[in-house]
Amino acid sequence: MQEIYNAIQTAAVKIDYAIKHEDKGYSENQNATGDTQLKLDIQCDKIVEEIFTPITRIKELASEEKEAPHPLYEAGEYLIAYDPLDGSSLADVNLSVGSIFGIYKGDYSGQNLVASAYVVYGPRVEMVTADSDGVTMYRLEPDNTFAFVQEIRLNEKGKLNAPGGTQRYWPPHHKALIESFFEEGYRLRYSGGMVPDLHQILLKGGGIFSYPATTDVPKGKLRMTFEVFPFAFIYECAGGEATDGKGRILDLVPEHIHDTTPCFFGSKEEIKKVRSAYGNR
Ligand code: FDP
Repeated sequence: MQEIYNAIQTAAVKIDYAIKHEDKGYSENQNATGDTQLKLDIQCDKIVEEIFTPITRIKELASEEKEAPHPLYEAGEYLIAYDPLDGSSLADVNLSVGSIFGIYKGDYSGQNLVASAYVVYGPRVEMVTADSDGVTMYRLEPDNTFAFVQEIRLNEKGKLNAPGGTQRYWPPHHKALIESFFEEGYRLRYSGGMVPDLHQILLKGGGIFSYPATTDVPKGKLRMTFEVFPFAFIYECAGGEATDGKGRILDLVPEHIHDTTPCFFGSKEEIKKVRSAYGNR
């Protein structure tokens, strides 16, 4: 796994440079989900693909920016699904963005994740990895190496509420749930970038991030393979939980790599409340 983490670090240094210095305009292409791609999305995707390509332990790469997976080495053991630049439209307004990596064995089912990692590009560049050794954070140093910072562990209950999705399309039971957190004293923390929003909750000890099913997007917006499973794995490894409102996220099996799902990530207490609000639906 270290070889893959090293490759992610190498890619992160190049992506950080691209965010800071390269063209941020739109291309003429659309990705598999129909979003118009920024030139940066395409460039970051190329950076990751080039850096992963020589690694013979990788059987296949699946990018959020491409319709189909890209086979690498038949004898390789890992399938890597990645979102090279999540929240890329936030780069324009100088807010934090991220890269997400899910490392699977077998197929892209939630249960087949063996490790996950993400990188957040903010005032600092930080990488978080999750595997059987726990959840660990590293920070980019001036010499372009990543130094260990801390292990990450969620408290049983937190204080932050990051509610995604268009509010006018929230179903009533979801609206009531979000309001109940605010009534209990939770504070709003939402930037619109999944990576920095979930990173903040992890580092501040806990809370809840939600991106529900809404009347305009009944299956949610966030993609299982590239975004939701990797973070569900990280939250579970950190002592939290992740649900789609009906059950454990990591028990889901996508029919297609670009499938989306409603999702809730948090510490144990918050997810208990989500379950009771969504319980009988
Ligand atoms: P974006 O579309 O900017 O790439 O992954 C999709 C994502 O960002 C997440 O990072 C973010 O949490 C979510 O979409 C925000 O979506 P909306 O602003 O459309 O609600």
